[in-house]
Amino acid sequence: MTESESESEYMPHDYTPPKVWTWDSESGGKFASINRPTAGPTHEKKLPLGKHPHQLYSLATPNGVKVTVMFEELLARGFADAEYDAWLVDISEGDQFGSGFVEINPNSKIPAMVDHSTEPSTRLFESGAILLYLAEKFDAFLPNDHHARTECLNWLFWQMGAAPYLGGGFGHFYAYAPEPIKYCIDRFTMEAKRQLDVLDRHLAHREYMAGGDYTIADMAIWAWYGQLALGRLYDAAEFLQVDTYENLQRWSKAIDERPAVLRGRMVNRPFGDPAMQLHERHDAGDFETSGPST
Ligand SMILES: N[C@@H](CCC(=O)N[C@@H](CS)C(=O)NCC(=O)O)C(=O)O
Repeated sequence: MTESESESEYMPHDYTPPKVWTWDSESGGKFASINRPTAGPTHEKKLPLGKHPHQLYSLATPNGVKVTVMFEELLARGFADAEYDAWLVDISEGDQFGSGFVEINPNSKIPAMVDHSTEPSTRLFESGAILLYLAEKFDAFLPNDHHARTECLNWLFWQMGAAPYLGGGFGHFYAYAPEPIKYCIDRFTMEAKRQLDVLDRHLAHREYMAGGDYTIADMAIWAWYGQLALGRLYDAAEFLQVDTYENLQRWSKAIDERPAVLRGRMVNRPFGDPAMQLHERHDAGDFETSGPST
């Protein structure tokens, strides 16, 4: 193969970036209609308010699931004050650009929430910050021991930095881009597999990410990499050969079996298997009228 042949396999040559980029709203791709290059609200819309101290505005994507799993785990552990209302934010309809949502998350992404048990109330955005806030508030799922706590935070922040390569990189170019571009898929598949190997090697010697205890680091990482390993993201299980990461498989399945994880996955889910959908959650009893029997 000549150099120019091998280059052309990777590089489509029909685009030269202009001097100044301009927004082409017709660029295609699954999320083209909701993405734009500016921040701020696009319309006036108040957020709904329920009866519990914690008001969550979210959707059951991996970033959203981290937080609903945490609430369900806190409730399962007996923290009655962790009760929450979970309201659905339909990001495909642009709900994240409503004025009320932007007031609590200027970055217009789910999950976001308000804790009304403080005076004044506390707004929260970024799933990692929400997990850490709740863990500190309830003194749960975050070890007190210096080394285990530090390791938990190492892995929580690893997840926050790593997942955009998996979702925004691999997932976007493998599953959502309007056409498959080999260079982009190769670039991000390599990174996704490297991350899976990081986790697999780490879990070879530990039950959970921070040692012997299940923590917020596991919740954060499981929502992305555990669900990927279980074949639930991007229809990419075979492509990535997720079955070959045996330690990751063991950990992913163990967490998947937790009843609170099943409930957390259902909350704010308007897509997929109807038996797994609980569009809004305002009470523990809501699961009884929806979802699979466990
Ligand atoms: N780093 C953020 C990422 C949140 C995020 O990317 N949320 C996506 C759904 S998973 C979203 O709301 N997208 C809407 C949009 O991009 O307009 C977090 O972890 O909370």
